[in-house]
Amino acid sequence: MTVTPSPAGFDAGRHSDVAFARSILDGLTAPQKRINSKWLYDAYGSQLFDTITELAEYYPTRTELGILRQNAVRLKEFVTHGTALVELGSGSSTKTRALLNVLTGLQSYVPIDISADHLQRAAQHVALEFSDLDVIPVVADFADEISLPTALMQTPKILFFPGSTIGNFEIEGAAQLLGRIRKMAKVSALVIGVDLVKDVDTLVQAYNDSKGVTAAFNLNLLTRINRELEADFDLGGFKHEARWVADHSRIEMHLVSLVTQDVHLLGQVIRFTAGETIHTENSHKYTPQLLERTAHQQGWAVHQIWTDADMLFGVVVLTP
Ligand code: AVJ
Repeated sequence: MTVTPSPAGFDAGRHSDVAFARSILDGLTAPQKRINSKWLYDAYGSQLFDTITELAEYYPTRTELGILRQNAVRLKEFVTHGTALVELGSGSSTKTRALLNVLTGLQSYVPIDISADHLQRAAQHVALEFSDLDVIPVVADFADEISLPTALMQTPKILFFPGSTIGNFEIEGAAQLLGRIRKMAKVSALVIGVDLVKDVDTLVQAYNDSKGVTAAFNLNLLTRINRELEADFDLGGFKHEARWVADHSRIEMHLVSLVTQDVHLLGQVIRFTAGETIHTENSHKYTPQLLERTAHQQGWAVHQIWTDADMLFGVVVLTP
């Protein structure tokens, strides 16, 4: 087993407390209050997200896993000597195993995630299971920039971006991200998972589960802010809401203030009227056409598109 800790300087994307404070304060003083969805993933939030992925209503994870299990061998053509599998937003690395099981020639696995503790644990597990593999975890927010250890720059790479994480970005931001990955050296393929447009009930239920796990995941943002920024959010004063916004082809998560109330944080007073919301997440849903168009605009060729029988989810293989 080898887990190579990221060399100093390669946790540059790791957020500082100051960055968190600034981001929250900026968002909560805007006309439409907002919190960037990347802050959902503290230790407890990452755990809640893993629970979400197993919920009956949350179809994306199990659907994507099925698609990957069925098609992973088709990626063999991209594995040459020394190839690294680089994963953006690796979380618990569950889907990665579907690839690692069949892509036996891989030299290394580079999981990149914003949640440091969760990342370390997941990396250890993968390293134990796949003893021939060099596992090189990188703590980073790839929304800022994708900074790989220098040794990996000239290594042939398969980039893996599953989970419809790209759905968190506005369409324009997603395009920019695809453009930045396109400019990386030695990328043989980009494998990207996107949730597809479908009937509204299925979409809304996936973000409004009957057990209330998604609600807890959303509300945990306030717990985190209370803890890390010494704020006094009253958890009972807010409720979770998920809505389909057709104009933007996305599910939005909000926290709705149930009453008129003041919240204090970092010496500031944040006022809420009853019914006012904090916008906490966008989850964009794609058509295969929109993803294809965006990829082409950023200089990618669409090599393959994989989906499930019900067309719930898509995995797209792009080549430079
Ligand atoms: C991890 C961003 C893909 O948008 O479906 C799940 C996050 N939020 N339930 C998604 C999420 C609420 C998830 N992504």
